[in-house]
Amino acid sequence: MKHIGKLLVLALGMALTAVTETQAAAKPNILHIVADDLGWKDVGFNGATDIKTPNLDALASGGAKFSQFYTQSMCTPTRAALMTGRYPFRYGLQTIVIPGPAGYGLDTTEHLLPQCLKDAGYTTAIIGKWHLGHADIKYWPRQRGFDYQYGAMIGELDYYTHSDAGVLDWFRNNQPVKEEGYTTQLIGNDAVKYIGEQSADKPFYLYLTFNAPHTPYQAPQEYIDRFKNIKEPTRRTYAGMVSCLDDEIGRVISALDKKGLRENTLIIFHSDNGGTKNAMFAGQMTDLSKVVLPCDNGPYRDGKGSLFEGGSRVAACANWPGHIKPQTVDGIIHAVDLYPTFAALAGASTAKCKPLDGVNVWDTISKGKESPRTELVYNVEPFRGAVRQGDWKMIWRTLIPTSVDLYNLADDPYEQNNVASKHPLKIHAMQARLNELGKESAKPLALMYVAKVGLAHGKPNMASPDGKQPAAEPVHGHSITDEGVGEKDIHAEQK
Ligand SMILES: [Ca+2]
Repeated sequence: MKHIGKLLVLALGMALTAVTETQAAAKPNILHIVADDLGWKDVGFNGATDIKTPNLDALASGGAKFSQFYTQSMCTPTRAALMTGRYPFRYGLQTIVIPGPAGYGLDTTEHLLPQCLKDAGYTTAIIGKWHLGHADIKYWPRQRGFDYQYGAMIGELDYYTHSDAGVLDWFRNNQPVKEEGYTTQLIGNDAVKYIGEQSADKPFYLYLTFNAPHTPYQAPQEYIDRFKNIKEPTRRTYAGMVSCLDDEIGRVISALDKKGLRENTLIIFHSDNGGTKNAMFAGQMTDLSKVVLPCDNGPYRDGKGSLFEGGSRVAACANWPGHIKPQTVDGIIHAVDLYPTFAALAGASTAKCKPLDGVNVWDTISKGKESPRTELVYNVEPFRGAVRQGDWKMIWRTLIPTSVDLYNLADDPYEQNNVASKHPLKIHAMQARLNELGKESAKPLALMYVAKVGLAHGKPNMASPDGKQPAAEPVHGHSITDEGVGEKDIHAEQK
């Protein structure tokens, strides 16, 4: 009897442990780390030899290293995809980024990831860069589901003055912050502090979005000095920026360890787009006559802003001891997939979302199973689009003169051999698909803004925290996108 009693206690104990573990696993903390304009090959785990990233390499070797992790090809569209689980062409953020002087932002009728996770009991924080609307406070992250906010509202800022064209872009909980320091280290410090304040009782979602290594190319001298072996000066500074980023990520992971939260925290890391290869997408703070663009996307063609692989196939890995099998994962994952994947892990409902483009890819991330994703839309813009179905990828430039590229990415991942002329039926079908998506598209707000104002650079139209922000630019006026682009407009006129 005594023996049976012991067994019962043991069984009960095991059952309780199992329940506790299930509950803990059901609501993991999510540490979502985003780098900015990082080249695919500028991390050790993808083969960088001159830049050292030991902390990221350890995450990758102890977890899933992704060979086909896709984003959009620029900041705003990727961040919008992450926050909505929906492609940015659906709400007008598919073209370039939100320019500093512009007034628009991410459609406030979208139900964002932090809102979804909050409903499931999470505490939510953004530490770093937002870039989904800055000119009206209604677009700011605290108004969109983040309990805590620290960092920049726009995209490109000076690493030391934290300003863009003389306008301060550095805030904590919507209040402007003037402080000394290098943004990468300030962001790291804040994340360490934030983690120190968390407890095992309430799960957190920390969206840790470094602005490094985006332009302007600036790094602390001690970091530049680490790379005396790199002769090209911009590459040397860039290496220092990436090295500092890696150190700060290491500090954040140590903070998790110290707090005893590491075992129940999913860490996912990725860049928001490929490294910059084209001066047109290098931002406004760098004198390009004096700079050799330093990013390396390895064998992938082109970079930021492009529909070729170098624009959107990014350095990425995920790590969660005991839950993610250490291996290279080849399944296709897109930024939109993280929303439903995180929601499923958190036990959160996506019922308030508009129809998601993302799919739950947890079994691909954790076990390396085949991805449920069979199609990937790189983008749909009035002047170009690209789609991948299985291994086939088509890029269609629709402005006259039109052109079309077709690649089989299994045979030709570096897009060297355009086989469009050999596959007219495939082209026809994929163009029909892009046209169909074009009909579902919202007009690009950036195009309408740029067409109206004529330029995208200038003084930022920053909201004031008291809500007395400058009047937002009306974005629904006439624009070049009304000029017979999209059958929707033509049909509307005929009615
Ligand atoms: Ca970026």
